[in-house]
Amino acid sequence: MKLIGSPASPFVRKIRVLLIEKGHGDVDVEMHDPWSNPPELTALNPFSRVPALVLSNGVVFYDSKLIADYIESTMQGPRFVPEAGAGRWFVLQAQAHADNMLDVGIRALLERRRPADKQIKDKIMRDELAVARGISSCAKIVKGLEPKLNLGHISLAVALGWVDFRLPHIKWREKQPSLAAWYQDMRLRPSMQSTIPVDSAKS
Ligand SMILES: N[C@@H](CCC(=O)N[C@@H](CS)C(=O)NCC(=O)O)C(=O)O
Repeated sequence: MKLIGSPASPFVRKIRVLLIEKGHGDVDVEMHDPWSNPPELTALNPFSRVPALVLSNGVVFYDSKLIADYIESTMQGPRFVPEAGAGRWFVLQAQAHADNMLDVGIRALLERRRPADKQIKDKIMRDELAVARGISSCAKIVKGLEPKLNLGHISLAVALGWVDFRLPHIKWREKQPSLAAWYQDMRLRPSMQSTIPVDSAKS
């Protein structure tokens, strides 16, 4: 099995943290810059997006939600998504919330990276306001999760880490002290420390 990723991608980081927490930190990770359409990646994922998971029989799965589901369903180790019950839906909703925050955040980042005279400021403002609203709901979402570490926690922590990394002008800690305290504990986990994003790819 091999994970295709990029050193900056929060969706890849979510999967790497999940693998480490589950006891599979030894899975190979091959890094590419998805934004440059490398043939090694487009041969596996025609959309040139990471993460992609290549199984030992050559089957490829992409989209981090599917990959997380595959890991949870087939790999040994503690569970990070409850099998059934309300807890399952809260965890998956937390993951969806975090992924949405990243989708709009990445859209804002890409717009910011266009030449200044071509940027559409309204678009940046709208998307960054959505990220800020998303962060405002995080504390409540964390409260609704069971305390045992799960994929919801991992997804939210990775999304907050990405905001700090790429949109640091969104200063959320002062308005969200309890979330900041929670995130500080998450941030210090070895799985998070060993996957800190590196500024070598666009997102
Ligand atoms: N919904 C996808 C999003 C993946 C995604 O947006 N990956 C970015 C890197 S953070 C990417 O590969 N972008 C390249 C592109 O869209 O061309 C997932 O959850 O895996």
